[in-house]
Amino acid sequence: MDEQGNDGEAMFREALRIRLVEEKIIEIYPTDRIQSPVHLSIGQEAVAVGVCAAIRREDLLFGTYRSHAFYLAKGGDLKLMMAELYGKVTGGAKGKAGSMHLTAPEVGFMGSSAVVASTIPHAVGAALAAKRRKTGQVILAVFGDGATEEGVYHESVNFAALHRLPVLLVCENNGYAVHSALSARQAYRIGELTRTYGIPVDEVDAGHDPRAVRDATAAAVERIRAGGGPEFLEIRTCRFREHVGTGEDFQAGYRSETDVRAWAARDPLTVDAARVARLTPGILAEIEAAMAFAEDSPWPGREELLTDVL
Ligand SMILES: Cc1ncc(C[n+]2csc(CCOP(=O)(O)OP(=O)(O)O)c2C)c(N)n1
Repeated sequence: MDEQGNDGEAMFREALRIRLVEEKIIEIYPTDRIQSPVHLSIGQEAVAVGVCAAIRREDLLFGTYRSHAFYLAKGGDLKLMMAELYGKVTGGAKGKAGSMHLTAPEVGFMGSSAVVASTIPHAVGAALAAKRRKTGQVILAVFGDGATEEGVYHESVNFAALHRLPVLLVCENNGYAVHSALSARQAYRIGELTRTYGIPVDEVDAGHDPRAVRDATAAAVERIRAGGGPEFLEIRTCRFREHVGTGEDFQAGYRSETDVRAWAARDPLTVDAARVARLTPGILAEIEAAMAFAEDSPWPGREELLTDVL
């Protein structure tokens, strides 16, 4: 049972909401009204939903270019996100950031970036500030398996471990970086290597199950909030769509369609069709309103050209 006492209904609904938002993006993408590349989280929604169900609004989260799910699960405004994807001045970043650089600091979604691993040190810096100011916040850095190959990942983990910072490192391991499998890229196991920095490591295999993700996150967050220092959580998941864009990419030959279909067959959003049917109409009404807001919003004017840029 979850906090609503109804066996994960709130998390199921949020995962479905994220999926339906991205399915709407798929539908309209061919019209070119979305002015930005999109990296979809379809298949990975339960990770964002479970993680965000275990943290507080004032906890801060830093994401990646694949962040529609985390932006929404953390409480980011759907209308502002859609307007941002359209490049409209009413978007969260006035249309200048697009899908890959979503932010919603008002709900603790601090930012995302197209540069792999680049927000991890930002999260560690925020954790240093939270510790010094004794705010009681836990800071989360969310990144893919590929990000652990970047030097800055190791610099960040080392610094966080050395200074016992209140940061949870969340690796969304979908097994691929673009078209490269883990086995072709890494001579190490991510958790084992990270453990050598002296920080606790946990793994969730059932990344399709928001309750499993929430429970593992909640346990780590509780220890971190109590002053235990940084922790690392690896969550196995599956990206159903292509790396960037809205299609499937099985013809590219880098992964097995059977493996992806096996993940999809375990996905609660596939399995519980009755619940999906019951919840969908209410969610679609919200999505249509957000689309209408984006459609009807103005473009940025010339006066915006040199604002909010260095
Ligand atoms: C520093 C850097 N190197 C390379 C790229 C090109 N690139 C974009 S996404 C990506 C794959 C990253 O994979 P992963 O971290 O596992 O995240 P996923 O896309 O699977 O969510 C790469 C190599 C980049 N954007 N930034």
